[in-house]
Amino acid sequence: MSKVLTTTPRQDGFRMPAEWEPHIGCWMLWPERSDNWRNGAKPAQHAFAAVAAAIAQGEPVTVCASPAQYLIAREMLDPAVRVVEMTSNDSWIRDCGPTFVVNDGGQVRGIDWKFNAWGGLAGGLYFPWDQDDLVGEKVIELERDDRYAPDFILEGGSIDVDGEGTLLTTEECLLNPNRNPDKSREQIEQYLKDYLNLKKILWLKKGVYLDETSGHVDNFCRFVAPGEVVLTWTEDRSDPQYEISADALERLKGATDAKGRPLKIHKLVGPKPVLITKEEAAGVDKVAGTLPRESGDRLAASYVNFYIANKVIVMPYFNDAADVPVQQMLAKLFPTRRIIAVPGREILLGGGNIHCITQQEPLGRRVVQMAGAA
Ligand code: KQY
Repeated sequence: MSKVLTTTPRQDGFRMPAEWEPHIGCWMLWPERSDNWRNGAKPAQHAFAAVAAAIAQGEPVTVCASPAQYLIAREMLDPAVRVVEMTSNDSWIRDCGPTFVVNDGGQVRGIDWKFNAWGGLAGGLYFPWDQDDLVGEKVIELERDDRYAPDFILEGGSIDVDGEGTLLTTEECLLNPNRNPDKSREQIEQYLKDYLNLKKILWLKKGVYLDETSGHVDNFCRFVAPGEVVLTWTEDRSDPQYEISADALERLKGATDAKGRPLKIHKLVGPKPVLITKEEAAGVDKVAGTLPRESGDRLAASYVNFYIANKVIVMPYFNDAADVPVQQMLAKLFPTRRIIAVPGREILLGGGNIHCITQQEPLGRRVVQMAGAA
């Protein structure tokens, strides 16, 4: 069993690294629930398999699948991808999985946050979430890492760090009373600072329009380098997204990071509004307690929801005129990585995108402890 630590990463000299720092690999969960994924989750499984294969070109990938889905996942996934059996309620490991922290000696530890399916019984997206809440602990134990277990609800998609002491988040999510209702803004900041070893928190007001996660920052605004962020943007002033992005732009323009640097802000113009079709909505089972999918509903489509692997960036495309310009912009922002665009629509139909279904594990410098070794 991995040791449960009662100290904080900050006390122990551990910090959350930026996503562009070296990874030992990437973790994913296999989708199967038919009340979130249409047509028995088969189109989503193909989309997840494409994401896993793309990331595997840049670093090792592990996909966790339920006992019922193990053989199917093994058959559909690239042979380079490792498949392990693990039960979960759905497949959003960014949010229910661990956050890894490292120290200067290259040791890695895991943070096992509490998870309540984006709001619990006060607006959460499904019930129950008990198996999702165990994913962090299970992954950390598989990696034989020591574990911090704060009494704090946090989804990995609600935060983004530069690895140098700065964190981006949104008030819409972290101050939502359905996450940590007994904690003030100051107490929430203190948890983030203590567990991720931060000096500065940059608060944006909201995330992408109609994002069902209550505005996760990983779909809206992310660090791409120290002192540089990408921000979901639209030039259409009649789009409700305009006001949200413009507010974020003003806040970011007036901000400096933990090292006192002003931020360079790259606008990433989103695709035209993506709406659920009648056929897509009809393919999702309606189950009490799960957020329904209705024909005509607008989805929170954003190119910011990409994954930074060691050698590649895996970004979603939406068959939109902006796909290629965004790919070109990411190529400029990440000159040492190849940009792989994969279809984003099926994952988006489930409520998120590539970043939401992945979780990086930092490389660190692993010390293998062998029983009986001198
Ligand atoms: O991180 C995410 N975007 C997760 C969304 C969960 C959607 C469940 N329907």
